[in-house]
Amino acid sequence: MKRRISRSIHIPSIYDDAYLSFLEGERHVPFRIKRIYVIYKCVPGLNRGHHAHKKTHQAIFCLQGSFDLFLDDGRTKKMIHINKPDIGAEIPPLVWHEMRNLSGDAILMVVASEYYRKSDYIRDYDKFISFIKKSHG
Ligand code: T46
Repeated sequence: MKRRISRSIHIPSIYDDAYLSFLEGERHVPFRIKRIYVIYKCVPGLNRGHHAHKKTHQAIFCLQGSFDLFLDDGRTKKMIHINKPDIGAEIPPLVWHEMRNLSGDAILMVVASEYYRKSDYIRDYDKFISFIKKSHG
């Protein structure tokens, strides 16, 4: 099966006197959600991430503010500007990712398919490239 670097995820929004947006596991994201975390009160212009996950599949949203998501699957590199609460991006396993140029007011929400495990992270880019060569040939 062809691997996908990322796809954008549009979640439904309902408006009456406020917007209400919702995200359902195994529907709007292609996995069962085991963990949700948020990143906020960022130093303006901050870059974070710089890793890939071996198994964890994620989707990232920016509930407020903006940032640039850099993705690299070892073959293709992609940059996505994320600045709307209802349009996020998928981060599949084995995709190197960096959140760049976070605005000071950015509030990121990430939904993940796995519980936190330090050993799921590949934080060295050369090791990431070796790992994907071993996994995908
Ligand atoms: C990711 C990007 C998008 C935990 O103890 N539990 C958790 O669930 C998470 C996510 C992190 N941590 C600890 C691990 C570190 O001691 O929180 C600390 C900061 O994590 P990290 O430096 O990995 O943060 P980011 O912003 O670089 O990356 C985070 C996620 O860790 C990562 O999985 O894909 O956001």
